[in-house]
Amino acid sequence: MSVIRNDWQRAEVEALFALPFNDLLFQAQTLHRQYFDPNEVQVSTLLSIKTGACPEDCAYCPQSTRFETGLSVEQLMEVDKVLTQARAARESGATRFCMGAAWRSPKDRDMEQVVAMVKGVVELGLESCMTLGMLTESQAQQLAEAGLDYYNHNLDTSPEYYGDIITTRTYKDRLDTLHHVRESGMKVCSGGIVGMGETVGDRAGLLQQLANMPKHPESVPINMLVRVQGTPLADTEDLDPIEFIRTIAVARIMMPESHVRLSAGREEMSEEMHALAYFAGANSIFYGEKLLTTPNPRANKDMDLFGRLGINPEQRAMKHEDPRFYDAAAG
Ligand code: SAM
Ligand code: DTB
Ligand code: SF4
Repeated sequence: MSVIRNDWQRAEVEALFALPFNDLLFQAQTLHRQYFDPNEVQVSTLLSIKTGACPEDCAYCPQSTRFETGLSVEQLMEVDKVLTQARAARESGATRFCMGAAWRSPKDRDMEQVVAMVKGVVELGLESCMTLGMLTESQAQQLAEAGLDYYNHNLDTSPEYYGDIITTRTYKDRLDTLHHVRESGMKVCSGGIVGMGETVGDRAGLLQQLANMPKHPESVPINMLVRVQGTPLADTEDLDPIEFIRTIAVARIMMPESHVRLSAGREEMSEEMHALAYFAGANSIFYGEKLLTTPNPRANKDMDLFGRLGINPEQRAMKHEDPRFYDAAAG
């Protein structure tokens, strides 16, 4: 049986979660080194290009206008300011620059500015990623034409638990946007959040949805809920760190060719937990002292741990090494 599968049954995924921890990690690490250099981690930097005042009601999110989180609202940033930040990210060693906006979906009148940001980031030689909410087919095409490499759009949790977390859009809305992104030719970045009070069955359900897409997302962010005062999930109980590591390992086994990103929540994770997550197959992080609105470990802390673990930041593949460009050259 091929290890690249799109036909996972829920019971099989739950059985992976139930493996003895050492068996699970051994399986994940074995697959990981068949597909990746086990001592390389890809490094992305995040920037919030439009902050707060979002009309959606995502129960985890400090940027929803429905919750009092004390966040200061900021309009869509000017292109030059975004590019100044992108240059700084490149100087500190990031290979991908991710721009996030607190929108339900972009307005067509915003597209020109957003497209200019993408073009500028691409010109700097960085990989580009955006997360702007739901996209129409035509918006996805505009971003792809501007050169956007990745679009991030998370499924967040299982279809069953989704309605407990968000009521202002459906699971199908999310899948439709992911379909438009895939069809436009951009790479897909899609994952979810754990630690929102979901069951292990919900974590299995999320990974099942991601892995059963016709093509696996190239990038799978696994976020640990950042509990922000004022949001409905502020007082959610701690998730057992072992369960978090299991989620990384199961994602690695189900999507062996994908980068699995250890995303939000790292500020609360020990160095030992980071090391276990890398062993379980996480091979990407957000780097820099801020995520979108909440703190992230400082870059020098991450680099210090990389040094002690013998991990190297992944270098960006040069364009001539990217099969898309061979294909283009071959006509
Ligand atoms: N508004 C767009 C959307 O929701 O698709 C893009 C920005 S939104 C902030 C991007 C992602 O951040 C969400 O899908 C969610 O997975 C993650 N996120 C937001 N708040 C979080 C939190 N408190 N803890 C962990 N992840 C969070
Ligand atoms: C993703 O999966 N995690 C990032 C990114 N995609 C855009 C966002 C994390 C946000 C954490 C809460 C905050 O800083 O506002
Ligand atoms: Fe808005 Fe995105 Fe936050 Fe949901 S996750 S409230 S859509 S910014």
